[in-house]
Amino acid sequence: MTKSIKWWQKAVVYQVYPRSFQDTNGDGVGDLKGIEQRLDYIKKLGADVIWLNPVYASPDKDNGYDISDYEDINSKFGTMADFDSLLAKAHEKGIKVLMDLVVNHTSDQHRWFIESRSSKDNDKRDFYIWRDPVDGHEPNNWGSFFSGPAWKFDDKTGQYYLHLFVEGQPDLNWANPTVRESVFNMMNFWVDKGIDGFRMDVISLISKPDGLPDGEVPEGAQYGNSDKAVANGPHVHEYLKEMRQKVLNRADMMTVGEASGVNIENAVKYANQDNSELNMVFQFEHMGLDNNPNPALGKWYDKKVSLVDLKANLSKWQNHLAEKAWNSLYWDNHDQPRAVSRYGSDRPEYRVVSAKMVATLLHFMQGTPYIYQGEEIGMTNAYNLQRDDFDDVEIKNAFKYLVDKDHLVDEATMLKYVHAKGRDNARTPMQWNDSKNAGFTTGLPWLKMNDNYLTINVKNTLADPNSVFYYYQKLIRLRHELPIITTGTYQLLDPNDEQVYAYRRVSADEELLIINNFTNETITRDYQVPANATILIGNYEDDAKSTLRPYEAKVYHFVK
Ligand code: TEU
Ligand code: CA
Repeated sequence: MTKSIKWWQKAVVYQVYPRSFQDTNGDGVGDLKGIEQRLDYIKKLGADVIWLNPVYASPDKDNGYDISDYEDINSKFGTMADFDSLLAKAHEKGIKVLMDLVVNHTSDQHRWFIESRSSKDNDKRDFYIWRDPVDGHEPNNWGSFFSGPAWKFDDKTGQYYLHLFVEGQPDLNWANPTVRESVFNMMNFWVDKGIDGFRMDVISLISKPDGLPDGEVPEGAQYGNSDKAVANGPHVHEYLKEMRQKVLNRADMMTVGEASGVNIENAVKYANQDNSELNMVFQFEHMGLDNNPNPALGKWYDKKVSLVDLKANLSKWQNHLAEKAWNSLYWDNHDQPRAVSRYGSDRPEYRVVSAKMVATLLHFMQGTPYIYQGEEIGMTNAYNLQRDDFDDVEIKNAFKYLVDKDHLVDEATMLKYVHAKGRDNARTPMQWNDSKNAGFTTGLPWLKMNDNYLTINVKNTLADPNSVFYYYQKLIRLRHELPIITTGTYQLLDPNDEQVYAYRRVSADEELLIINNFTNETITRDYQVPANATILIGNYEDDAKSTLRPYEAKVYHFVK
C-alpha cells in the first residue's frame, strides 16, 4: 500500500451498548456514568475507539434507534453533562468516541414528525414520505424489516407514511434539501462537541428508488441481503458527498456506514479512497450466509454456516476492497448473536478455545476490527430466555407475524431460531462478576441476565492469564505493533477445505500464516511452514506442528 495510513486503519473499536453495560443508580438500565466508570477496563483491553449505540432522547420502541431529539440525552442514560464528562474522560485516556447516527428515520415522537402528521399543508409534511392509498391499500408491497407492512395509515390526513422499520420509526425524506440541511446542522452540533466520528445506521437506505416501485419480494427482511430492493438508491452517493463537505470534513473523523444490501461494487463507492464519502462500511453478506432457505423466514434459522461459503465470502471482500476501499471486520454487534455460539462452540469444554479461534480468524484480516462488549470474555447466546422474556421488537414481531399470524413455523421452532439468531442474545447485560446480576445492576435488569454469569464474567477472565480477554488484548497489541496486519496482502489457502480456514498475509519481506481449525476434531494439515517461522499467537500452549487440535488457531510469522 503506497498511500499513507490513516489513524482509523490501525485502530480497534470496542462497541458499547449503553443500556447493558453498567448501571450506576439501580434502575436496571446501564448509563453514561457506568461507561465512564468502566473506561479503564476498555483501556486495559487496548481498544482505541468506543462506538456508543444511540444515547439520544427516545421512546425506545427500537432501543434508541427511534430518536425523538437528536440534541438531547435519553434520561434513562443520564444528562448531557454526563455525556460531556464521559467524552472528556475518554479523551484524557486517549480513547476516541464514535456516535451512532440514526437519520434514515426518526421517532414518531420527534417534533418534525408531530408537525408533519398534523396536516397536509404543514411545512414539515414533506420531511417524511407520505402517499395516498392505492385502491384502498398500501402504496406498494414493501415490508418492514421487522415483519408486517412498511406503511402505516394515518387517519388524520388519510395518507400512509413509510416506515422501513417499526411504525414508530417514520422514514425521513432525504430528497427534501431542508431535511438534509437539518440533519447536517444536527451533526455539526456533535462535531462541535469534539466527537471523533459517526457509525451511520442503515445509511444505504436513505435514498429511495424513484417512484417507489414494488419490490421483487415483499418481505423487508430481504432488503438486508439483496441489492435489488430498496437499498443503495439513486441519490445516496450524492447525499453522502454533500454530508462529507458540510460536516465530515470539518474534523479528522472516522466514519463507518452500516450498509444493508451493499455489495462489492457499491461498497467501493461508499468507502472509496478519494475521501469523498465514508471511510468504510459494515457489509452484511457474511451475516446472511446462514439464513433460512425459505426467504419468508429471512434470518430465522439454526443451521451453522458452511465454512467453504464463509471463506469465499470474506475472501472476496478482502481481495476486492484491497487498494480501493477499506473493510470493517466484525462478527458481533447488538443485532447479531454471540460469535462463539454462532461460529465456535459454547459447550464448556470448547468455549474458551473456540472464542479465541473465532477471534484469530477475524483479527488478522485487513480492515478495522470491531469488538462487541462481552465478546472479549467469550459471552454466549442466552438460552435461558423464553418467549415472554424477550424485549427486542424484531423477535416479538417474528413470533407475532411469522408464528401466530402466518403459521410459517411453530412456536418451539421459532424459539430455537431465536436462541440461535435473536438480537437479545447480544443484549443481555454485561457480566462483570459472580455477584447478584453479575455486578451490572443492584436493581432489576431491564432484560434478563444470561444465567451463565456465575462462571463467565470479567472478574474470572481477568484472574486467568489464559483467558479470552488476554488473548484479545494480545491481538490488539499485535495489530498496533505489526504493520503487516494493516497493510499486508491477503491470500486464502485451500478454499475447498471444509474444516480449516487458513490464509496468509504477505508483505515485501515478511509473511504471516494464519491457521484456524473450525471443528471439534483433531485433524492433520501440512502447510509447509518454513524452518525460521515462529508462533506469534495461538490458543494451545505448544505447537503440535501438522496436528490441529479441536478449534486450534495459530499464527506463524516469518521473514522471507
Ligand atoms: O440495523 C439495520 C439492519 O439492517 C437490521 O435490519 C439488521 O439487519 C437486523 O437488526 C438484524 O437482525 C440497524 C440497527 O443496527 C438496528 O439495531 C436497528 O434496529 C435498525 O437499524 C433500525 O434503526
Ligand atoms: Ca441506570
